[in-house]
Amino acid sequence: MKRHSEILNASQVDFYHENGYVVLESHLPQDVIQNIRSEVARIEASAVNLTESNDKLDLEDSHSPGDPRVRRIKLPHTQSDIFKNLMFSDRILAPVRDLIGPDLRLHTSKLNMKSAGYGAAIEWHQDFAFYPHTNDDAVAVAVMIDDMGDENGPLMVFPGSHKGPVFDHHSDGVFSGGVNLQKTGLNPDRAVALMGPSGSISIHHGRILHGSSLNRSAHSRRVLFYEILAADAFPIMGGMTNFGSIAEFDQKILCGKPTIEPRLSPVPVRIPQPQPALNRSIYEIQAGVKKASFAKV
Ligand SMILES: O=C(O)CCC(=O)C(=O)O
Repeated sequence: MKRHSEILNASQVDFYHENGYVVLESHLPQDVIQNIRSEVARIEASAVNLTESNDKLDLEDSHSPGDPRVRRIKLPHTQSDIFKNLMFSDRILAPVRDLIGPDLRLHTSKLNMKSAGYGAAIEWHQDFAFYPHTNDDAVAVAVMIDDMGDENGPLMVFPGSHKGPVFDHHSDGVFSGGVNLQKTGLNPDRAVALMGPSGSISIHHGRILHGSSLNRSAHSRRVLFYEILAADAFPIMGGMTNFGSIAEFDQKILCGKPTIEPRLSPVPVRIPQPQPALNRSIYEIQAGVKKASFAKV
């Protein structure tokens, strides 16, 4: 039975299924964005005393306490109600329900800073390579906190790649969280940048190949990500999501009902094992990528 759509029209839903992403321009009002910016500034200020990354902040390689440089706020929904309340709001969940159904579980949240002048690149990868599940009803919602333009390291995707293989993300037999683009056979000219004014959101499929370059511009490019899965997608052994019990798993339900009946779809899967010694964030993991596509500094 076809479900009633809450916010997306039929052509947006079709576009997503065909291409693996959709952009909703100016989706969030500016007062929401201002609140997010204030919270980012408050959390970022705590980096002044840090000498190394911890479970809340991931620091740029060039960070020092005198010149604090944060590249990621980890699990922002656990650090501020601003991020938590937005995550549970229809502004985020309604478009996701339109794409993958009513029962949703949080996979993770993160806020990538990509500061003006030096913000780190992210090598081409597929999120599903980090967290193989029994089905691929998996999305990442990206909230553009700043205007995202060509010059400040926008998120780029290969349209349609969510229908292809899960590519090899290993280097020398160890999971390195990034692909050698040449080996994928994809034409770099086909990559599309997902851009928009602050307050826009993009939603990309867990299997789409995506990445972004260093931000050498004078404009910061901060993006808040909520990664969300259908409640009946269960993690496969060796993935980077571990749960001690079904109760812990169900605590992550965002809306709708939990289940103990995983839905099995014929999706391609690779196990992200063995892991590198340093694996606290994608930045550390991708340090192992042999043939990088983006400049580091
Ligand atoms: O911030 C970006 O441009 C890419 C983020 C991403 O793909 C990730 O953190 O997994």
